[in-house]
Amino acid sequence: DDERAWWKEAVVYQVYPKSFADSDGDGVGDLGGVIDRVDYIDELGVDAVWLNPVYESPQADNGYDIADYRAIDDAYGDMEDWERLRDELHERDVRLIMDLVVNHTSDEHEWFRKSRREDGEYADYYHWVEGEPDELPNDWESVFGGSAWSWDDEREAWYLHLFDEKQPDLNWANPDVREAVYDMMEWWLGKGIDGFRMDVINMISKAEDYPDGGPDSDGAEHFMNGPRVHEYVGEMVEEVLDDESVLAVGETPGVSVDDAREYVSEDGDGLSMLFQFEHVTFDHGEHKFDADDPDLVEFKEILAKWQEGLADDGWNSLYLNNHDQPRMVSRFGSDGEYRRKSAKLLGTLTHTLGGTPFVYQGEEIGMTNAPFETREALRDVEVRNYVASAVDDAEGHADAYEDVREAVEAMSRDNARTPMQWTDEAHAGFTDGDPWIDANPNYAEVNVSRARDDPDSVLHYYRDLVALRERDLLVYGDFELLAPDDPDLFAYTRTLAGGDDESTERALVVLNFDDEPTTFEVPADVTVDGLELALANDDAPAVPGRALDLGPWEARVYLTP
Ligand code: TEU
Repeated sequence: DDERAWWKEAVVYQVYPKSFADSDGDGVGDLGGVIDRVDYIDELGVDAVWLNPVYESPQADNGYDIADYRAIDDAYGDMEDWERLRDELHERDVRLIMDLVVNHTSDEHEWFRKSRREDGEYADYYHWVEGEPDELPNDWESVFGGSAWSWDDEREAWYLHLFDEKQPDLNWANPDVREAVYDMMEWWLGKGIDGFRMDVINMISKAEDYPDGGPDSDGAEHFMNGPRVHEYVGEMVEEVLDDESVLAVGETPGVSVDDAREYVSEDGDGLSMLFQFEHVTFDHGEHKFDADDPDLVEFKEILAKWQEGLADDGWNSLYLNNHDQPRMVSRFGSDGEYRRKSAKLLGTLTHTLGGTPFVYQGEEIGMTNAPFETREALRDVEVRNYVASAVDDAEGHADAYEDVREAVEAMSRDNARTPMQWTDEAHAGFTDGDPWIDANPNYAEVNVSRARDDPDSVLHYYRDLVALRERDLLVYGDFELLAPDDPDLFAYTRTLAGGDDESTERALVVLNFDDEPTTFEVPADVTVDGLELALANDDAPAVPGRALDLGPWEARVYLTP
């Protein structure tokens, strides 16, 4: 798909405000903290910021439980602060993407409070099922563990929550719900935002009558890419997002390439792109806390499938971590001796594939997963539920946490939510107060201030990566995977034919995903003539030969100059 759009040529920086910077010393990051760091973001060269939810919320799920879509939570500041942030970004030509969480609200949202009363205009705003308090409507499970249904004593009925019980699902089959959501979206667009990141947007349509899931199913086949989802998403785009300069990125767990086309292709619903999950879930076992070491051959196969599958129709997003995922350098790289080198290598991957790169805060300095020595250090609802059930299963024996600690440290969402590491001062310079979650103890070594002073840092390399995206070749070039079966090497070309002088541009990217050195034999049908080194995370020859000797975690990008 080579029709131009600003968001295809952009790099987006994701800010998780609760953990970014605290400007008032209450231990919680806030909008003032982001405003103070706007120059830092701008210096990376990124084109847009995606801000995780800052709306009024009881914070059962760090703001993904919204009580008022049109108000800023006190913990983050107020609407004037938000407007100031918008203006500071726009003055620097950085666009602002807001999170849109409309699969569910908080149970403290006015709509839900009124819906509990059974009669009146909000009665059908949520999924209510009559019945007995000891008889679940079906076997669907919440993403955060346990049943997806809770009994409400006030209405004396069950309500559906695919996430926490404080996150009741909105009933999108009700046209009033859809209109209320579209009004709210218009209101935000009127405030000058540049796009939405749409939380679990492929889960908004549920099968009528709520059938049980099949054997070994949590019911997902009845609510992921559900029966009316394309009708709803298409309608939303038509009513609210007809202006193509607005970025609409859908978060869509469990989509295949074929599903994705229905959301993003030319005759699909009209979304710009999706966050698909295949390449960050293929290593999961029965659930995410049983993850295995990710296998590179499978990882390449998945990413190549997405590159090719959306090449002519649709668009990819590129990410290896975000606020829900462990730190990429710990998961896909090597966070010891090769931390910096492998962080650069992974950044090279996300910035040289086809699609729009998303950089999650801290990734640009190579932040790692954190130790969580005790249960009490954990904050996230998902991991706390998981630990509670594991401890229950172990009948509370004293070391029960120790049994799951390794899995928690590998996969918990809290890994992504430890404070941004700015300096080597207390709490990584994140707050003058007591942080709501502890900083990763490695902040004395891994921090922005140190990275700024070091020309060899991950941070400096990221600026070069972002600058590389200026090349049309890397934005619009065709992708071809090389050596698919090599267990250590990820190598590919990008090719852009045409241009005014009919010349063909090419990129050759070679990444060694291993602690041992290796050699890449460039296949005979790939010409290396005329290619020059554009970026590397180690000393490398300026022009490629036919055999490339790569050190551990070495990354090289050769390009037509
Ligand atoms: O996440 C949706 C989702 O299904 C997963 O990312 C999930 O949270 C994770 O994989 C569990 O292991 C979105 C938000 O990004 C997340 O922060 C929210 O908690 C969730 O929706 C509910 O709003």
